[in-house]
Amino acid sequence: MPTSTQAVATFLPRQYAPLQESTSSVSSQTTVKDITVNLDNVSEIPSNTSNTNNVGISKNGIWKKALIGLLITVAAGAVAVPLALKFATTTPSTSTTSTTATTATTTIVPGSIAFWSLDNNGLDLYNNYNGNPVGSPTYTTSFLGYGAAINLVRSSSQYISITSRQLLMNSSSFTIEAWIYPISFTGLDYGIFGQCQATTTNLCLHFMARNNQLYCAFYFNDIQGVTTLTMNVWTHVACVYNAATLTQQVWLNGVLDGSRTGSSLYQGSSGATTIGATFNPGSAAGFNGYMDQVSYIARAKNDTEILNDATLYVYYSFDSGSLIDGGPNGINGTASGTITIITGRVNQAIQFSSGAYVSYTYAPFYFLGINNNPFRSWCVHVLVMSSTGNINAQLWNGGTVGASGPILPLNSWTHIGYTYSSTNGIRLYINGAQVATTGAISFAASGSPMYIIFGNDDGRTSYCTPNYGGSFNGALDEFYLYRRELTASQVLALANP
Ligand SMILES: [Ca+2]
Ligand SMILES: [Ca+2]
Repeated sequence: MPTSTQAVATFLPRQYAPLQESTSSVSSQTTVKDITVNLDNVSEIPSNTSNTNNVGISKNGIWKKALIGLLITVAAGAVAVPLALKFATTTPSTSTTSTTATTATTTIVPGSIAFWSLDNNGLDLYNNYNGNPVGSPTYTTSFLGYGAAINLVRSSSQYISITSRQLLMNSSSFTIEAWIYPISFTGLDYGIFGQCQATTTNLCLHFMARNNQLYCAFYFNDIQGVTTLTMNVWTHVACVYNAATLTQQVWLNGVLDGSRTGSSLYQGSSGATTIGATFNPGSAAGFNGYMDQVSYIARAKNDTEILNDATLYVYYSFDSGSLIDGGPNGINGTASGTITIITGRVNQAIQFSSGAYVSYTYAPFYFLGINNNPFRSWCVHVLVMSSTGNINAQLWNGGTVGASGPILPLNSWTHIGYTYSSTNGIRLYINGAQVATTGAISFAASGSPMYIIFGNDDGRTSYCTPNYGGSFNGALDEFYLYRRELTASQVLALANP
């Protein structure tokens, strides 16, 4: 559904516009304490199988929640805040260089970008390359928890066909990205994105899976990836082409999976552009499974951009009190209670008091729920203060596992980094320095998309593990959640924006 184009003009790498506005109240306030969390996720963690006696209860057994809440009381000194309407132009990320962002923003040309949310239709967010469904595909739940994803059945030749306007990719750099959920691939060609003027050299673009690996090709001028695609899991894929260097690349979950210098430019300038099918065999080679959030841009994205698109799951600057996601996925929060805007660590931050919190009206954290037996209720105080005031980083592996950090100082900003992998376990960082770790541990996820709560546990203290928590009095700024384990140097960079 085309929505807010204004977001497009302002910050390009975050172009995929949010779907809903958040709410927050504004008043004068105070500075206090900050919790900035880099919670890392874990789609590749091996499963732990014994989750039967997990903590948690819930109505109808379907409530699941991960919580980022802090129980600590902090005194506040009053500081009035000017309400500058400024979005996150200073991205305190390790790598999204402002140069890149600026260039992209200022050089955008109408028609040089497209985004298909596949939210129950084939429309382009920018209204240039609207597509029509062929073969009556159905739609399914998006991994983002809002909108929808398309459900394509290969044997029924279902795909999206874009004929409303010719997408001119010939002799140009481009980046195509998509989220795919492959089902029952057998090694055949499964089309992701195509445009085929003729089945001759350099006239037929086919980005697809072949032999269960990514394959991006112009026809006899092709790059194939090396990693076998995993079935039945949401996966980020990209084909990047640099016309100046003739470099062809395929990317899998933000990691380069194949690269070569091509023999010639892509030269096709006619033929339908297709999502979920390619026409390299002369007829449709369809996808089988789900696809979501497909994009095209007329330039070669760099490795940092692709990595962020694939693994930066949400980012909140909280500038001007905004709960709009500045990352690629448009996952916006919703405030409950009084959230106030204060001077932040970077621009503005939000402050919680009187039990206020930020949560979601849907379950957007697919990757936090991945793997393992589905068990029916699952609630963890992911970052929480113990009764002694120490900051604790927690996970669930059939029992509570965690790493305990120091007591945090009041009335000053503290950066908290939390990473996890099965190999390294939980690592807790304070101001960029590792202060605690569990060592290797497994993580038993819920098996269902998750929620997160910031600032409170919404009354679930006693049945969330560990059984302490409650409301946080203090402020929060610059929250990043990645679905990969950040390195120590990446955490350090985020701690020093
Ligand atoms: Ca969608
Ligand atoms: Ca901020």
